[in-house]
Amino acid sequence: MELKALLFDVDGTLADTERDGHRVAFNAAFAEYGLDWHWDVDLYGQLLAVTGGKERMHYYVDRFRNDYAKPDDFTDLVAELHRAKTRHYTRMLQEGGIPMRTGVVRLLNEAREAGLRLAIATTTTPENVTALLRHSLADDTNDWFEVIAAGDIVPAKKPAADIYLWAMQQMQLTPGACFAFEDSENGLRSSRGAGLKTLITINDYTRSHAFPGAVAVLSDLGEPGHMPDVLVGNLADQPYVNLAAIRAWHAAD
Ligand code: XBP
Ligand code: MG
Repeated sequence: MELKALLFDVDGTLADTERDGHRVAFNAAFAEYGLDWHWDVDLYGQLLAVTGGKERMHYYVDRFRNDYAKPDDFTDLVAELHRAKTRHYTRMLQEGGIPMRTGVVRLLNEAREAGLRLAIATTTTPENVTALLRHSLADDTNDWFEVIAAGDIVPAKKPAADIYLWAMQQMQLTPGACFAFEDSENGLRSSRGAGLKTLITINDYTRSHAFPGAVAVLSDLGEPGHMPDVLVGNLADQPYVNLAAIRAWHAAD
């Protein structure tokens, strides 16, 4: 089947947002509310097992803070903390930006020039995606991505397949016409669950994850003059991840 669309995860895939972005914003929200919660780099790696910021806070308290007496309105408090966290995160992006990962801008441009359709499928909050794209990619990125499937738009977050299925439904495309980009085990379970061929580019938080069924596992997308490290699979005879490689992976059985 002809390849028509590329579907991208955001956090960890388009940009390394978790360690120096989301984590820092969570801690700023906790401090703002006078809570003695602090998520260091290692702990945050464990908390990433749960996708979604609100879900992650619930998990943290249940798993690591038996000493914390939850108020009756704890769910509301978590929602409020999460709004504060989103405010801190989007402000951080506005002030400094977090760069796109190696090869991302080049590949997006190549896909646009070739007339491929582009979409986002992420568990993060929609404002976070818009802010990242605007400040780290280009002012007009709302025109780049035809669908931004994000956050609570589907109740079951990754590893459930729902967010990818929702994005494809909006585009009226079947999985056979699409190709996905992910960085994590939960992300891959989601995209594979939706029937999508998927390329993995790892990062520090995900290099030890298992990636069954990925077309390849790479250090990054690469650039002219910088070949990515290949951890699983091969580069389809290309020097870095370009549309020729993606078309080859997409066409393979
Ligand atoms: C990303 C997430 C998100 C972010 C935080 O996972 O799990 O929850 O960490 O964003 P993926 P929010 O890359 O698989 O989409 O606080 O807005 O949820
Ligand atoms: Mg991710």
